Parts: sequence; structure tokens; C-alpha cells
Amino acid sequence: MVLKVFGSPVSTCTGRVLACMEELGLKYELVPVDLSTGEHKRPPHIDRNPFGQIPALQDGDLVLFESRVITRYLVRKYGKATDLLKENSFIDSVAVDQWMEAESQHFNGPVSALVFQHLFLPIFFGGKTDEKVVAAEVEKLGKVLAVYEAKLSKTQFLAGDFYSLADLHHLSYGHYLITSTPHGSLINSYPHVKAWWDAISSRPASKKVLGQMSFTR
Ligand code: GS8
Repeated sequence: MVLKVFGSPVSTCTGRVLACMEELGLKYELVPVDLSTGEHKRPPHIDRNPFGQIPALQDGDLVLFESRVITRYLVRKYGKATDLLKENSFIDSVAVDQWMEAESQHFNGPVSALVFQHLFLPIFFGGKTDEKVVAAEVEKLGKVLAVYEAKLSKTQFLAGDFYSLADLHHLSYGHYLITSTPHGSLINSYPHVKAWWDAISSRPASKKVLGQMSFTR
């Protein structure tokens, strides 16, 4: 039974799942869900994700939503060889948990707000970038990246000297921050963050997924 991902190749949360699948070398089918027609708010998609969002994963009879849960499921079920959760080491696995949480609690907020202001708001909602919101989010992101810089000056990747889901979870929003907002230079202003970003975004699995993530305006 082939794994099915319901989503869109340009969606950040779908991209998170696809990057994990590529990293694990899994075969999958990407089943498009068209947000522009509201397909995500109606059956059958609303039965896959009761919050009416993408992505969702179907693995046989099991259907899951929440991209960061789907990646953990995939690593636990199919990822023993790569072990992107480091579950063979209690201490390393806790470090992965901690930095996965840092991504969702600290990095995701300001970065997704900036991507919304510069990319999604103008192209999908015909809105105008609010520079006051942008300034506040840039300040928040700068503080987060200063914490990342301090950590990445001690270890090559966030959880340690090994690539993990904690790093992978940053790929899609990091990509849009760099390609679709004027604030990608924030990454470059922190040398260890920049070296980390170059390392994680140039992995073959990352390049394959991020290469599909662009919008024509
Ligand atoms: C968020 C999903 C989400 O925001 C996850 O899976 O990680 N915490 C969830 N999906 C967006 C597309 S961004 O990739 C979405 O479906 N937006 C449409 C909507 O909310 O109506």
C-alpha cells in the first residue's frame, strides 16, 4: 500500500512531510488538495484533517494530521536506518525533542508571520504588507536566531553533531523567508546559523522538496 500525502507541494507544512519522506527514501503519492476552491474544508478532506488544513497522511487504514506528528510517525515506523529522532540514545532524543519544540514554539511564529506578510497576504488575499507587524516580527526572529547562533557555535546541528528532525522541521519556512521576503539576510548575519542553513538546505532530499516551493505572481 503506497503512502499518500494529501496537500500541496508549495505548502510549508506539506513540504515538512515531503522533506522527511525524501530523507527516508520512502515512496509516496502526493494527492493534491486545492485550497483555492476550499477543498480542504469539505469531505473527504475534512475527515482526514478535522481542522480543515493540509497536510494529511494515509498509511493503509491510518490517517494522520499535523505535519510534525506525521514526520515523527514516519521516522518511528520507517526510519530505523537514518534515525532522525536519535531514539537509540535517550539524551540525544531529548535534545531532538527540545529543538523540535524550539522550532514550533519560537521560530515558526515570527517566520510564518513574515512569510504571510510578504508572500501569502499579497498573493492570496490581495492585502498590503503591514510594516509595523513586520518590524515586530523581525525583532522577535532576531532574538530567536541569536539563541540559535549560540547553540550552533557549539554543535554542527541544533540537537548535536547530527542531522535530525529538529533541523528538518525548519526547512520550508526558512526557504520562503529567504526566497520570498526581504529578511533572508537575517540568516546571513549569524555566521553559524548561515553555515547550518547551507548544510541542511543543500541535502539532496531538501533540494528536491524546496526546489518545488515557489509561487509565480
Ligand atoms: C498547520 C497546518 C497548516 O497551517 C501542521 O500540519 O503542521 N499545525 C499544522 N496548513 C495550512 C497550509 S500551510 O502549509 C492550511 O491548510 N491552510 C489553510 C487553512 O487553514 O484554511
